[in-house]
Amino acid sequence: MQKGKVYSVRMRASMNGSHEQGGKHISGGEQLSNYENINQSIHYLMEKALRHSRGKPDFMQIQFEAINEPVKQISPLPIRTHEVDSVKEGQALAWKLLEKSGVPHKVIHTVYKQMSEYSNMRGAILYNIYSGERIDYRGNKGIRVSRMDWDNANFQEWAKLHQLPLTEKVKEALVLASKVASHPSTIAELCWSDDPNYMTGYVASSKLGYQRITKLKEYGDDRGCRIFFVDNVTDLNTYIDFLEKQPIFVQWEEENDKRSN
Ligand code: WAQ
Ligand code: MG
Repeated sequence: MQKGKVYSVRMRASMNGSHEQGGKHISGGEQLSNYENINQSIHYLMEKALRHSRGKPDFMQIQFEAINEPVKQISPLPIRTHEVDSVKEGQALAWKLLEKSGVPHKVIHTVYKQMSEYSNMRGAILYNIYSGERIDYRGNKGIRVSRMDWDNANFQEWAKLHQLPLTEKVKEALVLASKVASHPSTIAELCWSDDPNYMTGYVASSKLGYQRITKLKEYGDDRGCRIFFVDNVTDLNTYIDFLEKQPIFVQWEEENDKRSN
């Protein structure tokens, strides 16, 4: 995949009109592909949106573009799964892990209070960890992290060794979290799915790795969450540019994994 030109392939789909018309966000997705696999990537993303548990889209946009910047390679974050019995227990743990990663208690409190305002996002919300203020100015759209992927065979090897489900969902979430955490200005990420049947979420940071929590919301709830807690960045546009534009491949080397454990 890394030989020759690399293409970014992106999809977004919504219901009751496009996102711009205020439609409900159904699905989004991003992959990196070589020219020969563009067809396959588009097909995968189209299927993802057409069979989505959030509903049937009536708007979909799929686009691809060649990437001219060199692709950076990073390792997946170390992973751990916490089995919890209730949302309450899961949320308390998430809160604790955010604090451990360096997000002040007061800021987490503020963010949780504002969370219900953001239930139809297709991107992530950025918060400054000192002021507790939202800093991305992107309204309901948020920031969509893009241009990242993980070779499927390498992911499957990794997932087998860690006894994790071989699902695209885990792969996509870990790719995103690893990219976001690889930037020194990211202090932590908090996430759970907007898919009504998927309750597992995570807290991720370069300090603690990818900490899965099996219950962060109730079954049937279609309100998702994706928040990046960010240090004082001197140039916000450069940070956002990294999230949206820096091409990243996740690559797992068994050797490195053994050394870090
Ligand atoms: N960039 C920024 N925000 C995104 C992106 C992206 N590429 N993709 C999704 N989001 C935001 C958006 O607001 C969604 O509503 C929200 O995140 C949830 O997205 O078992 O599936 O794709 O280890 O539904 C985590 C646990 C699953 C996986 C997360 O998120 C596991 C998930 P979803
Ligand atoms: Mg979703």
